Amino acid sequence: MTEDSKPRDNFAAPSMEDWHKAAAKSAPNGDVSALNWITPDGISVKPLYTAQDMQGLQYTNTLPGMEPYIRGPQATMYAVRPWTIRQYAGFSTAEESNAFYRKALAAGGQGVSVAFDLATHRGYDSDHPRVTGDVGKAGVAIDSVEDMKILFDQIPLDKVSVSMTMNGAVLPVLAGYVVAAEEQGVSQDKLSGTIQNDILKEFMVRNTYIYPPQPSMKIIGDIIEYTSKNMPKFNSISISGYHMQEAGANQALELAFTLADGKEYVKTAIAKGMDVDDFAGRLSFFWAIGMNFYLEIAKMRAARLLWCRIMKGFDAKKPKSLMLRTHCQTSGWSLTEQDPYNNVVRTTIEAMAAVFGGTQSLHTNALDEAIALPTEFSARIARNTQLIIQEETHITNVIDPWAGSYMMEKLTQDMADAAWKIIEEVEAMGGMTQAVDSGWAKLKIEAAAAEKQARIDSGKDVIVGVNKYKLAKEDPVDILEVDNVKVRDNQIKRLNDMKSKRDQKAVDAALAALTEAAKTGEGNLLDLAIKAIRLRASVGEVSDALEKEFGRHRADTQKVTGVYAAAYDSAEGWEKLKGEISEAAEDLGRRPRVMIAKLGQDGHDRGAKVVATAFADLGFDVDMGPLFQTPEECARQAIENDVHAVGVSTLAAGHKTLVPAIIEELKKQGADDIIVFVGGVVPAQDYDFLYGAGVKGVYGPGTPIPASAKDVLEQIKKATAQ
Ligand code: MLC
Ligand code: 5AD
Repeated sequence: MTEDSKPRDNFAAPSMEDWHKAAAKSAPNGDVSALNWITPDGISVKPLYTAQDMQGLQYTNTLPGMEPYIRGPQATMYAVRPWTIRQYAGFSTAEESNAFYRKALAAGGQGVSVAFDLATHRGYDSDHPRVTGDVGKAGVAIDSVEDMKILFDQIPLDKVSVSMTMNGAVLPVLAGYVVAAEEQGVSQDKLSGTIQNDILKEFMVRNTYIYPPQPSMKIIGDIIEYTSKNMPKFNSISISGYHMQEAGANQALELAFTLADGKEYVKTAIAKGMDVDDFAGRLSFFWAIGMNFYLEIAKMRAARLLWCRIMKGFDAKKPKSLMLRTHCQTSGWSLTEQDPYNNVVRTTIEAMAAVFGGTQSLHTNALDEAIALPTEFSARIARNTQLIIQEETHITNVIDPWAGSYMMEKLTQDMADAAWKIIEEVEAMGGMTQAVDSGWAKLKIEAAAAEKQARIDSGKDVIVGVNKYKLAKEDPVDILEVDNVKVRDNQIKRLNDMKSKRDQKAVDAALAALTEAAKTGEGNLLDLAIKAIRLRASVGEVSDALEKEFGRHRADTQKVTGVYAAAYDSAEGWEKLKGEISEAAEDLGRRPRVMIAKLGQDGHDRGAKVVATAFADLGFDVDMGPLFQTPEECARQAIENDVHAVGVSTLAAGHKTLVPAIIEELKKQGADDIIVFVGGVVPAQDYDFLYGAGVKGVYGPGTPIPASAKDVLEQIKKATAQ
């Protein structure tokens, strides 16, 4: 080395004061603190972190595979075994879904994850009159063990782990899986997988419950008990924050409510007399990973810290009881109908956050998320997104690579503190069951959702292709269509066939035993469900047997007020529209009245609630229909309440059956002056069909609420002027 090329580094140590001075030169109005970003969680994210931010942090020196597991549950993490590529899928019939799973496994998928249709979720067989629009639509239709056997045909259940997203009809579905495996020659102790079985979040956000909270918690206790004894490799629950974030919760709320739900399940099992270390190792978690990159990684690290703390509080001793293991899914909510190829990019960024956060299993959404269920093409890109990260990038070689980042360590602690504060608030209320029962938790999420929508509608939060950089013309994309009538006919045929061949007396006795156990509280409900399903009782029959005793849960339709208006940041257009609505009210002699309706078994009610809130804030008189209405019930309520318009919110693909049905019902009941509009996930290909059926407006994802409100107002004026 020559004298000249020798490093002569002797840089001056800078001071923070120097940096502040330098930064002030380019900061707006010379104010560096204006660069801080206050997240919806209330966490302040600064433009610069330094070693000073690490001072006082307690857990910056931990190791993976060891308490408190901030850096991951395994000592070697992905360096030895990357996360499981587990793509959630299911549609139409068991045959079609089975073919899809087998192809996906052959092409790099590593686990199965079953999406059931909404009829199955809610414990109705495919022949039930309430579910005509839902069978086979948002997932696969399963009525019995015969369907289950087809679903898993040629998928070795002793080797491939299976996740089933089921919460309402959890007993007959889990029983169907166990019996299908048994008839495949695989005993219960060999089964590995996960059942979602997380009912508390259903009452808050996802809404595929069947029974009221108390008996639902009894079912969960029984499942934890049964699986811990007989299915040691099976995760008894997937405690889910995913749906909370999808419904609008910020990360701190998602984290806090989910861990608080977890505490509730632990308490339930302990109250049944179980030792915490006998079941806690098979509790698993499930997060949504949205576009808030740094915070999502911090959330996952904080989650492991807090769960370890919580489980120590229960006196858990085994490492497996203390470590939080999780599945993640990229955010469906963050994806757009507009310019949909952008969704590949969004999903990639989210997948990277899940991986940096140390997930055990991952689903990456397909680019057509906001339009329909994935096609084979879009599912391939989604799966390949993970394969590319696993096999091309070398990201997997390093464990928890963000550790030691000034920012990440500080955000991890900030997120943990923010969530812990909420957990303490919940605790003070008496725990999550109380927080859910009172409606407090649901309203808290809905308020966050309304705020977020208002920020987007007023352009404060940017979504490329939606409220900025919009395309003048959108090209249609190919979508997956399910012929709902064909699926239903096929299901009913198989169901009737099974019923005609079974020992009816034995089935009746098994179902009676279930009703009796529900009444007395004696016996394990999963054990009894397995016995009934083995004898060929159907999913609907097992559900009914329990409903006889437990009843069906009906949610109320509280909504938040004033939140949207307060967060909508474009006062001018807002006030003008409010003025027009109050003028219309003068002309009509009353405020324009709209009913926001949810038809069929589609329980995704965030959109409906946000629209209802915003319309009310604008000056409409708003009625909110209960969940799960039939078109006939909806028409009756609309007429009784003398509304001008019914707005159907649809997110589960039932629109082509249910929307013409509501228009027909209104006509039948003598009220064809009530106009119908539709909002939600509707493929462009279906717009003309809906207009042809008599719909006056269709508002897809990304429509600013004031725009749809204005349109509805004009339609009402037009209809009432005649
Ligand atoms: C892993 N293992 C290792 C290791 N990494 N062992 C040594 N060294 C390492 N580095 C071991 C694990 O301990 C485990 O064995 C085995 O390998 C499998 O790894 P895992 O990490 O447990 O992965 P997996 O089996 O995939 O389980 C992940 C999970 C589980 C625990 C999160 O609950 C799961 O798969 N959940 C998926 C839930 C899901 O798909 N939900 C979809 C929801 S969709 P052992 O023996 O310790 O078990 C939805 C949408 C909607 O809800 O609303 O409809
Ligand atoms: N197949 C594939 N993905 C599905 N999702 C819901 N149902 C299905 C299905 N049948 C995904 C979507 C949705 C999230 C809840 O799960 O991404 O937003």
